[in-house]
Amino acid sequence: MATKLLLAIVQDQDAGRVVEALVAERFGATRINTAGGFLKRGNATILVGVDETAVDDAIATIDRNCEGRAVPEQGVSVGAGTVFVLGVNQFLRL
Ligand code: 2BA
Repeated sequence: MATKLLLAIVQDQDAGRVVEALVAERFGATRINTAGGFLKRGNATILVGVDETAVDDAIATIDRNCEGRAVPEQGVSVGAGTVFVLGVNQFLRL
C-alpha cells in the first residue's frame, strides 16, 4: 500500500470548506496558513496523506470546494487550487 502526500494550495476563503469536506470523507488533513509569493496574500496549504488509490478522490473533493477568482487590481487570476502529488517513503503514526 503506497502512500502519497497531496500538498494543495488554495485561497484562504475556500480553505475551511476544503478541510471540512476532506475530513467528512475521512481523509486526514492538515492546514498550514501560508502566503503566495506573487500576491503576498494569505492562502492555505493543505497536507493530505492518502493511499495512492484514493488520490483522485481527494483531488476531486478539493476541486469541488474551491474556485478560481480574478484579481483585477493585479491583472491576474488565481486558480482554484495548485496541487502537488508527492511520493512518501514512510508513513508512521506514533
Ligand atoms: P501567488 O504566488 O500569490 O500567485 C497568485 C497568482 O498570481 C497565480 O495564481 C498566478 O495567476 C499569478 N502569478 C504568480 N506568479 C506570477 C508571476 N511570476 N508573474 C505573473 N503572474 C504570476 P496561481 O497560479 O493559481 O497560484 C496560486 C498560488 O499557488 C500562488 O499564489 C502560490 O502561493 C501557489 N503556487 C502556484 N504555483 C506554484 C508553484 N509552482 N510552486 C509553489 N507554489 C505555487
